[in-house]
Amino acid sequence: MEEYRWGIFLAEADPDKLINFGKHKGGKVWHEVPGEHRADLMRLIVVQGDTEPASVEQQRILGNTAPSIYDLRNLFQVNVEEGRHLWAMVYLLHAYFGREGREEAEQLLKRNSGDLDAPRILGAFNEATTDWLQFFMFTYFTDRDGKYQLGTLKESAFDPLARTCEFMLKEEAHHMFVGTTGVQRVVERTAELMKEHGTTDVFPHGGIPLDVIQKYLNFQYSVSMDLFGSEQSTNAGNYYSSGLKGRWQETRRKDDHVLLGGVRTMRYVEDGEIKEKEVPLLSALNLDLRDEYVADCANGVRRWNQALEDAGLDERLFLPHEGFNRRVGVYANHHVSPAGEVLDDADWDARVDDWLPSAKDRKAVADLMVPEYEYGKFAGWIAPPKTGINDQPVEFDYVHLAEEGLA
Ligand code: BYC
Ligand code: FE
Ligand code: FE
Repeated sequence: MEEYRWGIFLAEADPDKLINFGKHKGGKVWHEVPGEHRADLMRLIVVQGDTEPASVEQQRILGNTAPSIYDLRNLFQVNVEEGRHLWAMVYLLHAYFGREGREEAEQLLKRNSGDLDAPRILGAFNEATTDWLQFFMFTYFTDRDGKYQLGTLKESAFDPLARTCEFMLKEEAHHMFVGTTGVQRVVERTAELMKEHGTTDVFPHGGIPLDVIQKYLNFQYSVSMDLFGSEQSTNAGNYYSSGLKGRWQETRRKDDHVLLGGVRTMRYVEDGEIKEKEVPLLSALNLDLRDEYVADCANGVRRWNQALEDAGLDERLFLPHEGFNRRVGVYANHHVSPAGEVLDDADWDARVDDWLPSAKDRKAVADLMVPEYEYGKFAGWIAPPKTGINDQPVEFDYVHLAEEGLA
């Protein structure tokens, strides 16, 4: 990490940049905060900033049980970058929002992930990252929400926000690489053990069973879906019309970029059934972004399933239904199974341990989490990566344990 450049990084400035959407479309981007949008902009920056240290708080225990020095290195890179993302948001608060901004920045230091009195703002950032499988699911599913949210904020008419987010977005690629390949390596190891021992229950053989991997996936996907907010949100519509937050790939969309009068369909629950209705497009921009996210999430699952297919196994992983285990939006007060059936309380309670990690599952996974800090070696529940990082070999001394007084 010595070479890591700490600081505030912004993408290149473009002196001719114009606002691409909303009621100010065609005007020049802003270099100062317009009074009328001050509160909303500060809110967006505070929410974004709050998630960054939250993830580090969630992940800070993982160094105790890293499955290899290679994985420990990746954890450190993710944590350092999230720390810097916080700094980038604090810089905006200090530089552009005066005394109020400084107070909000101070509050960011007071909240803590999972703290009952002063929790982080968004649900997923108060969940415990219990072990490395959860961490890989987190970087796959939750950092991916970061990718999509940053992708909308990089369209912002407030240029300093747009430029910091564009830079932050570049770093998300590595975080999601850690998730995609992390889960893949767990799946590969599990497949190997299943074939070797002819059983799906690979816990006694030192691996994580596929049905437990599926439960971890179900959990992290559903709490990450909540991060998009309600399907219909006047906040989201106002952010868009005001030019504060655009859509994913705004400039590639082939429409008027104002969206007044547009409509789309939205699923919801009524009389114990999932139905569809037509709603104004401008009211459903959180859903628009979530749809993009869901399509992207499916790519990794296809990769993981390819690994199962290559191993000659019939089992497959899948994304649960969008309504599964939701606390925000139209599904919040309903129980929906991973297959998409609406259930009553009794049916849900009877099945929930088949779908979400139980205390017993988490304990069994935690028992496998023994640190492996010998260079080039890997814990038994995960396959080694195909290649090292930055063209270095897998057994490279990525973390200098002796120099840090840790060996
Ligand atoms: N938990 O109108 P609604 C990342 C609140 S991740 C708790 O539907 P809106 C990263 C909501 O705040 C990316 N509360 O929401 C990843 C609102 O409260 P107020 C983070 C929630 O405003 C990994 C109320 O419910 N960036 O970078 O349309 C590692 C009504 O909701 C939740 C952003 O999120 C929830 N899940 O949309 C490290 C971008 N969801 O205002 C980092 C900035 C909603 O009535 N944030 N609520 O008190 C936003 O754009 C919006 O705030 C949201 C919510 C999309 C989050
Ligand atoms: Fe981040
Ligand atoms: Fe990230």
